[in-house]
Amino acid sequence: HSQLRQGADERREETHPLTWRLHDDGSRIGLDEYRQKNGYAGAEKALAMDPADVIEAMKTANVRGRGGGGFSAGVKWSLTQVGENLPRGYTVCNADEMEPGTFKDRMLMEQQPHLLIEGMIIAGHANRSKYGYIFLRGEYVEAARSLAIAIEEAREAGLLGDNVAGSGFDFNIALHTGAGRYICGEETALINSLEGKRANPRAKPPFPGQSGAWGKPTVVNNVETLCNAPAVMQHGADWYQALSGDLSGDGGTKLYGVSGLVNKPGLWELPIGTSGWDIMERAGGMREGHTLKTWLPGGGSTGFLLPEHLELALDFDTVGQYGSRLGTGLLTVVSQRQSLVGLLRNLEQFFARESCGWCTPCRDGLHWTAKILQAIEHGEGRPGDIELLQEHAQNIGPGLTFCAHAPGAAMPLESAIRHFRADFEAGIVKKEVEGVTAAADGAD
Ligand code: L3W
Repeated sequence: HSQLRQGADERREETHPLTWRLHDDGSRIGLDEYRQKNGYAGAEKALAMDPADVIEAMKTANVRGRGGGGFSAGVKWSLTQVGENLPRGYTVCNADEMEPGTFKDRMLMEQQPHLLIEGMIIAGHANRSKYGYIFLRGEYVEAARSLAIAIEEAREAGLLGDNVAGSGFDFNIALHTGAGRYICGEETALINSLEGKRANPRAKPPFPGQSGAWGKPTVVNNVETLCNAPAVMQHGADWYQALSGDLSGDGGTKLYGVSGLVNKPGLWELPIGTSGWDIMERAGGMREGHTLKTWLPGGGSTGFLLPEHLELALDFDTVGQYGSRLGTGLLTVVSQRQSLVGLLRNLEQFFARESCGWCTPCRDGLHWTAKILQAIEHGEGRPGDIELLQEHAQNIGPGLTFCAHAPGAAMPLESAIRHFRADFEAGIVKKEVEGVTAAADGAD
């Protein structure tokens, strides 16, 4: 965070729509200061526009979902534009940030709560919602405090409640804290949880925009995605789209970060499509005595990439071509001196524990995977275990489960074996098991 804060106020608003208001000391930006720095100008502009035009601007700006999915926010919002009986549905902010190695939304909520509220007002108006919810990760106590103060400030200033800023639009926001389950970050599980039900994902379609919370059209967007809406409204879609210049067809900027054995772990707002090298340079490179072995581009549910892939433009489409995906855009780097098997075992244990248990491949497959990895980590793997892991990765892959949880867990597994098979082979007990196999063969 210190990297992000450094000199933040001196940054030009034109190139850093999310972070230019931040203080160097990381303190929260209150309503007065936020307004002095053009805060709520985007919402005021949007409220004077027809909802369909707001959605068109989001589409043109090409704001893609910053939670990892990368789906167009404008297209998602357009799902709510059918039928009558307005106002009708809900605008939900997915603030259940629990992706391993990911800490971008926390920073936005702790320091810039009004940016998120402004984004939600814009989304609420565009989707003609009657209510907004922020579904916040339970452990984010400081973010909860910051948001609660900001919601109250906005309410007192007439920016939330009946007749928002004199526009005739009624909109309230409630803060809902979760109880610490990763699966609640899956949008339909989140909706079930919000309704007071067990957090099992629902089958899609229908997409939440068609039928979501309490059966009403519901838009669920990640914190960072919503925080981009004010800049799009204030400066226009073309301005926003141009921020990424020639780097990417995706519009705007992205919060990129690095964690692991680097000199300066941190978080930076950069044009989307910035290369991995550029981001690693900001992180000060690897710590002395360490060289880069592999890296995850955006959380535990993305695929491992190699050092040469650092030259790629980190946007949704480019990373997707290399057996991984951008995910949350927060890099986890692995040193040559770290055990990849141990890291993967840790990840798969996490995914196994966080499975909601609804579908069999995920409920059983993930635990089985974690157990095999544990054996390999302890040098007790059996011949055939690597092939079994590969089979598991296929059986929990896309299209075989209700939601993206297990396919997300398959991605680091499959890519780790593809790139670093020798690491796994080192944990297989050959002699002992060969003896057992020979004896068994003899018995046959
Ligand atoms: C309308 C269509 N809407 C898709 C919507 C969909 C959703 C969004 C993305 O998981 C990944 C996951 C995690 N008409 C639509 C449509 N949509 N087709 O677009 O959908 P999708 O299916 O790509 O993914 P998802 O199920 O939302 C997102 C991965 O992100 N991930 C996890 C991140 C976790 C955090 C966190 O902790 N904060 O961000 C990181 O990679 O594994 O694969 O809204 O409804 N035809």
